[in-house]
Amino acid sequence: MSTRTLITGGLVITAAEEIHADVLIEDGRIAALASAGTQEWGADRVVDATGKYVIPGGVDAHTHMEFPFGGTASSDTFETGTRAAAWGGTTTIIDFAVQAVGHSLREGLDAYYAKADGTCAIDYGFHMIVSDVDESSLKEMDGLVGEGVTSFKLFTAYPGVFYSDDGQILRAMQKGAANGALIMMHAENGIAIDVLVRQALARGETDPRYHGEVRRALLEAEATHRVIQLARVAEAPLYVVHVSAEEALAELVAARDKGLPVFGETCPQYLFLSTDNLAEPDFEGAKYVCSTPLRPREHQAALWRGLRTDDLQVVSTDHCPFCFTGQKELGRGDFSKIPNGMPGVENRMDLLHQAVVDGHITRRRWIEIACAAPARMFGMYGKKGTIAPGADADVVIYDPAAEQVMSAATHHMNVDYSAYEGKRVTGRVETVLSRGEFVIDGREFTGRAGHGSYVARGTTQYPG
Ligand code: DUC
Ligand code: ZN
Ligand code: ZN
Ligand code: ZN
Repeated sequence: MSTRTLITGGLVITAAEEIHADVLIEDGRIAALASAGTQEWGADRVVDATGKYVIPGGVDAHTHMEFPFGGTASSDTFETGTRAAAWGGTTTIIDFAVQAVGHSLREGLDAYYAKADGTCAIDYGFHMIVSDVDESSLKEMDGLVGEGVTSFKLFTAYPGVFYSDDGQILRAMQKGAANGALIMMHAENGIAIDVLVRQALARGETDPRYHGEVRRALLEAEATHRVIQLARVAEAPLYVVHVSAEEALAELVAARDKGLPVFGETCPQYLFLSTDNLAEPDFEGAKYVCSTPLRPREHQAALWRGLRTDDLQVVSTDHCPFCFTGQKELGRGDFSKIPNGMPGVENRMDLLHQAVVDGHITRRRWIEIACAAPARMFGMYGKKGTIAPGADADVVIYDPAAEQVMSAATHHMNVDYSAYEGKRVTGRVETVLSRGEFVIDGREFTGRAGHGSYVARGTTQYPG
């Protein structure tokens, strides 16, 4: 039986336009948009969105649920993490399946399919972390692209864990140039960083703030420059994840000014937090240990500018939560043992709306960087990332006037602290639909584990 839902009276905002329109949803898809109040649709349910925004569900292209790292695993499961995402107005995540060293991509991917299957509240896709670029993993990439895993993350950081050398990176990029896969790079010079880590620890510099000092901005810039040159040689497009340093962004800008298909992502933590947080006393700085690290506040203006000028296309969270108690604490007395990562999947849409309120970006740019661009970058735009006839009915009714205070006491992520504890923001998610089903209904969770389904993505829709 077909169900029809009508959302009336709201301001529909997409990356392309803002219109006062009624939105008709039928069988999980957007059926039609019409000028407000002009149509008699005969809906099963009518939702009054007067005074509210009607926006596409957020697409968070960088999350790590149940991610094994630093001898522990990130604290959100696919169930808890996708539920929290829904609370925050995100209706699609792309998480990272991990190839364990010495094992195949297939084994790694199947393990992640199994973790996510039947547990997610919202839709999900996978990138693949390639830990071991060799003849057989390169061959496997073709098959993965065919099943919708069309992006692969490599690291110039973390020697001995995820690290690839320049030859391996070049070969993966050549493969991407041939089969359409997008190579995503974690760009920091991990070999040099590991030297600085050992030297800092030998000097007795063990506090969390030294994590930010040894992971130098210049070493992010150097690796960013290097992977851009490798992508040019391979004639492949490139996506640099979690750009945090002004100097690294300058490398992207220089490449883009040459017309190269080089793309970049930043994250809310780099836009709203800084090394001041890493320096918080009583080991509290550990809450803010992630890589790339938080930077001095002066870097933020460049990142905001990059988002306005489209030198950065995407804001995703790199959501990788570890509890302060029992997990972050593993690094007391040695910052290098603090598991890297921060929670944020629930906060992204609100923080970026606050950026609209603060005048950093426009409303349409908010939707572009949080919904449309990540969908297009990772091959699912049209289905995800917009409100248009035929698109999945992933829709958020957003109250732009509601005030909220971010806090671990009220958030839904499975982690014992908020990176934004006490932060006041204007705007709040009210209702969320995922493929036409109410997942959040007037600030109540009405979704279920297992509603979310796997999204087989196409290749990038960005021009390259
Ligand atoms: N950075 C993080 O902060 N966490 C997980 C992996 C990464 O690259
Ligand atoms: Zn194996
Ligand atoms: Zn990374
Ligand atoms: Zn990450």
